[in-house]
Amino acid sequence: MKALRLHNELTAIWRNEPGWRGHLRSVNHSDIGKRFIVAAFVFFAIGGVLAMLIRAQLATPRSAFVGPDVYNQIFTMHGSIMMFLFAIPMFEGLTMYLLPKMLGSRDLAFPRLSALGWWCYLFGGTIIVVAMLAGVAPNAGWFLYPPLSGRTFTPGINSDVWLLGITFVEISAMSAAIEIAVSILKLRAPGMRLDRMPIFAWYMLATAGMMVFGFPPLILGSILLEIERAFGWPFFDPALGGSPLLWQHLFWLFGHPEVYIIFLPAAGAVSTILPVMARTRLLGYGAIVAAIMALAFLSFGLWVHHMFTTGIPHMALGFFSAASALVAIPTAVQIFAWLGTLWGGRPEMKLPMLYLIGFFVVFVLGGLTGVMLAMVPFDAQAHDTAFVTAHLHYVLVGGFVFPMLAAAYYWLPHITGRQRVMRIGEAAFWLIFIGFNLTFFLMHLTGLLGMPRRIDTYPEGMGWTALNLLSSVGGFVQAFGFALFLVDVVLQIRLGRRHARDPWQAHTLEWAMPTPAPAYNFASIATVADREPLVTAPDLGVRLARGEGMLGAARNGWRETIAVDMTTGVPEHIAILPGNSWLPIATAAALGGFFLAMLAGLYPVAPAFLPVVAWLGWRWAWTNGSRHDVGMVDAGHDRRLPTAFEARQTTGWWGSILAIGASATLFASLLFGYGFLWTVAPGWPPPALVAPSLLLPLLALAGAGCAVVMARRDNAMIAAVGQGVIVLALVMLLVVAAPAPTSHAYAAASAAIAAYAIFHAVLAVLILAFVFARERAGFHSASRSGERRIARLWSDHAAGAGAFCAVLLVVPGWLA
Ligand SMILES: [Cu+2]
Repeated sequence: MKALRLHNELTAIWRNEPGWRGHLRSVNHSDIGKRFIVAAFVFFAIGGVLAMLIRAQLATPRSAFVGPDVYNQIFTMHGSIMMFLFAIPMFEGLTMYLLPKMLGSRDLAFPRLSALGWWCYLFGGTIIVVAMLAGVAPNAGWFLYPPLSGRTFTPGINSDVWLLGITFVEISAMSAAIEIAVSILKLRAPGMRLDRMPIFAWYMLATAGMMVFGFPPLILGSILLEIERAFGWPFFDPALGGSPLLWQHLFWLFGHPEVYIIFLPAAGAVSTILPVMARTRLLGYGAIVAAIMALAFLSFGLWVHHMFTTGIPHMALGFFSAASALVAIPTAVQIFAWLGTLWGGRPEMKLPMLYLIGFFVVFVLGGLTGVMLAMVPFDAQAHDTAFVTAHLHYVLVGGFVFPMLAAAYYWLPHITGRQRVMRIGEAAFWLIFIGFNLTFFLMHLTGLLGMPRRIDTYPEGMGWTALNLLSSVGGFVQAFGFALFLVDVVLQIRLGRRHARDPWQAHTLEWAMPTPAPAYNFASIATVADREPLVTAPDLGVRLARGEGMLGAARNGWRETIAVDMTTGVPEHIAILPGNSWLPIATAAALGGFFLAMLAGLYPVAPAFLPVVAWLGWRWAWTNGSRHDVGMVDAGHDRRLPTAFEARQTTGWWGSILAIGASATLFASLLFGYGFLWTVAPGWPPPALVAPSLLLPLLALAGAGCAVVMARRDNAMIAAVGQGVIVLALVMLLVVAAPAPTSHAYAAASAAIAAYAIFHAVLAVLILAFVFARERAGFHSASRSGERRIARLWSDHAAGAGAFCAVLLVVPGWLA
């Protein structure tokens, strides 16, 4: 009976309000995760329909089915949707849903941030799809190379839809990355040391880390290209000292890690599901973790293999070719670990296993053609042909879609609490598998026969006709397979019989709860002593439901979960998570207003949304914290812990570290662009430099020094004044000493560097003002100092960036 009472008490704290209000205000990770998954699947279907249109167009020579203009939009949107609106959100959703459950926690670290990410994804994706229906979809290829995507060759808003829409959606990727990393590092079950984490968490930790450093170059590139299109700052225009190759570098600095960002979560699912299907333990946990880290690290050194044919120096070609081939090693470590797991176990041919076999076959083939393409002479031949299209589909469909289908069948019983109805899933598998290979295996051949990618028609007599027709037939077979999969899933949700907990006899913590999962996940928090807690304690779920773990009582209406020491998993404090709120959807709407105004070319209107965003952010931050010292509280199991109000290294502090890391990466990418143009682009040195000035940089340095010192003396007011001085000095520098940003790429890059520093200094002023207001309102005390410590991080970063910029901008003028 205690279990039922506890269930009712916790449900009252964690549930959503009834009706629409509840849906719009929900911040629960299971809700948000499921929404991401469903929306990603809808976008997958849209992208799939576009793929069918492509295959219909290419089925016969000289086809006039859709025509070149529409065709350009179709293949651009197919790639963009599958990458940005399907693959990334799909694994984000799966992870958001699963991760806290696997880690033994009640929610993610920043529930409201997940909700904000969801609304940004939904609004941004909607903008892109509506643009497509209106006939103004992006049409310059999914990697949007200038000059084709620039003002001259794409005068309509097509490219702006991509640049603004995708950047809007990327807010969800960045928030998910921070959320996932901090949750893995801090919100685990007591006793879950790093080496006791489920392997999926390792994969997601690497993925989240890669996202923090991988997305900023893309976001920067998008901002620069949009500024060039909107205001004529010539970053990519060779006539004015820019270079279109800068875009390619920034794009692939993101684009290559992106492939692994997509693959690693899927590989995480494989490493989780495979041992269960093989009735054994995963072989080589340590080797796999090492391989994941190696892969994450290596993947940032490969981007140039997308640019082998752009006239790269020979030394660099050799380096990037070798580095690209090297990636096969950590990938092979995983493949062999999986094969060894199968070898040592007693594999059962259940449905998820079937999809995993599909994954092996398709992904390994994609890996092999990847090694071929890493060889520069071969790449020079195959570049921009259908061979590359075939390769990337083998890697991405093999490395992501098949594992996700396995994951869908594996975790659907968890999400629905129901069993499969009929054996439709097997038929779906064979249609998808055969259709896929028919389509894309043949495209290797079409490519080797010289057919370029992205052409809308081709003449007869090239030897491409029969291959293309068969590829198209395969495409439609595949589409039937996915339709059957959808039918199967709907049947299971609607008609499936309820099953007992843990139908696969898996041993990870997500199965130690009722299915579908209650809003609070665990009625009490498990303490774990090994990697597979359900092996030693099969009745763990029942005991947790009775409140026998930690935090086994409701208190103060708080949404509590345990925060642990990062490495040892020793309980550190009690995290108190925020409840349902309008703030995420309101903030996403205000951001949406900004992006829409930019898209509509209403440039004076767009900035008006930013104070609204700032005000909502202020209100958001204001809802946290406590006005009195709480002290140590009972955490169960005879332990007393401080609350997050009085903890030293809170999740918020770690989240800020990662956010600043991402921001610094964006800044580093900007400096890379500046240096790249200076050394490589035509028309440098620039005709006019930022005029040498002693006073303004000194002023900025003084402001930065003041901000750093005063933030340490906890004088937020004076620190804010220091930040204000930085803003003043940099604005003056731009106005009186710098050439017009439209005159030359140098002036544009200088202004962008200054804008970065100004933006962060303004942000620091807001944060410091917030701290000042909170002090007066009684939110701070000797033990409640978390906010001040977070504010200091942001203030220091802004001061550093401001001082660095001020010096960097005037140095060339001095030296000249
Ligand atoms: Cu690559």
